[in-house]
Amino acid sequence: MAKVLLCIGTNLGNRKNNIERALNAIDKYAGRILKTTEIMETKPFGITRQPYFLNIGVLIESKHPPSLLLNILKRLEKKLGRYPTYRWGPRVIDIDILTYENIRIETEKLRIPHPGIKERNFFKKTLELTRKGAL
Ligand code: PH2
Ligand code: MG
Ligand code: MG
Repeated sequence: MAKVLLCIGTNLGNRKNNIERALNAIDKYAGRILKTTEIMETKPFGITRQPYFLNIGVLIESKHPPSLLLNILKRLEKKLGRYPTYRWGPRVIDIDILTYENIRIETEKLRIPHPGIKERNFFKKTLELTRKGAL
């Protein structure tokens, strides 16, 4: 089993409900949820003229290797109603992999650790889930 940190983001529709449905789907299909951060309301990063986000960090334990986990999460995003917009644009649901154990991956499809960690406070909050004796 691998410990994996995810971050969920949403800024369209019923954001609270989107998060709840994403948490259920993650627990069911991606890996058991061990811990979450509080739900954070955050200023849009990158493209600022869009609605505020709700973000939540999630620590899971997963049996799936990284690329399969990515595919599962993409499928869940679709199932939860995500439709294509543009880079950094508004979305119903986004489920990003921030870290996967201590693994580093640099492929076209997947970069772990997530390259945005340094500049996003809600990602840093998520990282704290593994710094408080959880691992
Ligand atoms: N995700 C983005 C772009 N900007 N801003 C906030 N506050 N939260 C996000 O999750 C977010 C963002 C692209 O994935
Ligand atoms: Mg993202
Ligand atoms: Mg994403």
